This record gives sequence, C-alpha cells and structure tokens, in this order.
Amino acid sequence: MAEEKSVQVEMQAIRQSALDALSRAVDEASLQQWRIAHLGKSAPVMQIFTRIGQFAPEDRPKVGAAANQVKNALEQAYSSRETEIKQASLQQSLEQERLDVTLPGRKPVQGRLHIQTQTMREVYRVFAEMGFQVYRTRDVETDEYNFELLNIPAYHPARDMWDTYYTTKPGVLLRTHTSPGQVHVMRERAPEPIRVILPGMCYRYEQVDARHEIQFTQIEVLAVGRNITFGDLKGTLDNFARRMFGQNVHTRLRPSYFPFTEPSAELDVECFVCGGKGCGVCKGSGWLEILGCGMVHPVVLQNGGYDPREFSGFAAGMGPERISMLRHKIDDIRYFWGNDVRFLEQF
Ligand code: FA5
Repeated sequence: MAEEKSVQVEMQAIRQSALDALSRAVDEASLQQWRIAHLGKSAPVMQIFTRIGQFAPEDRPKVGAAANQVKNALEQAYSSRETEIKQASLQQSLEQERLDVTLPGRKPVQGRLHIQTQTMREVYRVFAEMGFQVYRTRDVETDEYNFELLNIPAYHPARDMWDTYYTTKPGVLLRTHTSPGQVHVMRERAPEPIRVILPGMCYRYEQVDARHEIQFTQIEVLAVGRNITFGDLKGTLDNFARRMFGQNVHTRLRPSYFPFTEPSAELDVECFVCGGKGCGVCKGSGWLEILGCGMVHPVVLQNGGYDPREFSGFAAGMGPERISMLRHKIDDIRYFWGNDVRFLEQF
C-alpha cells in the first residue's frame, strides 16, 4: 500500500516544479509545451490519478482531492500565464508594427477603357443620334469584297492605295478598310433604305510613321435611299465634326478619288499642333485628313442589289485614331497600340 503522507509531499513537489517551469515559459510555443508536459495525459499529476487504487480505501478520497487541487491550481496558473503572454505579445506587435492611420492610402490599380474604345463609342453615339445603326463585318475578307465588288478589279492601279496583307489561302486577305462592309450590308438589306456605321480593325502593309500604323481602326458610314444627295453627305459630316470637335471647328472638304465613290472627297480638320500654320505632324499643310467619302458608285450600288437608277447613297470611311489625336493633341499614332500604360492611363 502506498503511503498517503508521502504522496502529499510528492504532489507539493510536482506542483512546485510545474509552477517553476511555467514561469520560464515566455511565448505561446513554450506555453503549449508546458501544457502537454504538466497537464497532459502523462503529466506527473495525472499519473497520481492512475495510481489511486494503490492507496488504502480510506486514503483514496484524500489523495484524489489533493491531486484535483494540484491539477486545478496548475490549470489556473496556466490560464493566467497564457493571458500574460498573449498580452505581452500583443503589446510587442503594437510597438513593432505601428500603424499610421494618417498615411494616405495606396490607390488601387484601376482598369479603364482604351482611348480608342472611348472615341469609337462617342462616334457611335453621335451617329446614333442621327439615326445610324452599328453593323459589324469580318476582319478577314475575300479579295472579291475588299476590292472587286468595290469597283477595283484585279490589276487596277487603284489597288496601290491599299498595301495588303494576304493570307496563305488564295483570295483571302486582312481587310484594308471597312468599305467591304458596304456590300455585305447592302446585300442583306436591299431594297430597304440603309443608315449604318461599320466599325472595325483594318490592316495595311505600310511604312509606320507618326500618322500611319499597320493596324488601325476605321468607321465606315453608309446611307442608301431614293433621294440621297451630296448635300446630305456634307450636312452629315459637318454635323458630326461639330459634335466631335466643338461648334467652332474648322473643316474642309477636298476633292479626291476612290474607285467606289463618285464624286469623291476627303474631310480635313485643322491641325491641332500648329493651329493651321503648318508643322511636322500635318506635313506643313495646316490640315489633318480624317476621312474619305463620296457618293456610292453606281457599280457598287448594283453589286449590293440596288438599282442605281432608283437609288443613291453616300459613304465615308474615317480613322478614329486620327480623331483621338486631334481631340487629345496626341502627336504620334504609335502610342495607341504600343500598350504603354503611361500613355493609356491618361484617358
Ligand atoms: C479608305 O480606306 C476608304 N475606304 C474610305 C472611304 C470610305 C472613302 C467610303 C469613300 C467612301 P483611306 O485609305 O483614305 O480611305 O483611309 C480612310 C481613313 O483611315 C484615313 O482618312 C485615315 O484617317 C485612316 N487611315 C488610313 N490609313 C491609315 C493608317 N495606316 N493608319 C492609321 N489610320 C489610317
């Protein structure tokens, strides 16, 4: 039979050594180790409970109560030490990681619409107000639609106006302008009247410079009906220019040549850099060309399914990059597709 008196002494020693060890626990990791060692299943105080049957039956309640006391005392000591350590570590992190709430916040990086998307949407809006719908056609075109149906047969010298990227498939190319869309929409709508704009990316095998890219956007304008005149074209373009550039904008229509319009013209806007005096951007002319236009050629009307004796129409093709350049005083078209965020995030 084990002696009740000596186990009481043993328990006091267990308690003392556990409390000494606890005072040496300085952080949460060592505190956890202490808990396993002194309150876990194999802790000395827990071993007393397993040995209780070895005591005389009358001593067992005393031993049990004393062991419970030690256990409770250790649990209490553990919880107050835990509070102390947590408090100390909070204090330490507050001192070390001091937060200055008066510092200005970091601005989150915000996505935005590309300058061209913004300009194009504005052009859509201006034309929508004049009753024009948006109609989209394909970037990869056939020679037939890009040239032949637009009155530009093979080997016609006018083909030199559009240096073309051909695909490996014969007769298939990247559209050099949005004009092939004219025939697509006419064939779909004939003999109904048409008022559409046709936006999209165009591709030309060109020498890249401040005003020319190999990839750029165009917006085609097309109106077909029974009594459409050159006056309607001029009025529509004047209205468009005033809405885009302001009431006082200076524009001019200059005679030009396109195989798919007759007569043909080009619309120039006064150069934004020199104010019309002449500079490097406008090549000394004082004007920047933004679009080509004219009355739809009878051959094209016929190819689209309209009888040119009954129907007439006007068409225009503009370069929205040039419009953005004019409005925002951008002096080089290469910024648009260069993907430099320092440029893009300005708009
Ligand atoms: C045409 O492409 C004709 N299809 C326009 C047209 C449509 C005329 C309907 C008559 C009736 P042009 O090659 O001039 O025409 O181009 C029209 C506009 O596209 C130009 O005024 C210019 O603003 C823009 N553009 C042309 N080439 C480039 C280029 N390489 N880089 C950037 N913009 C260009």
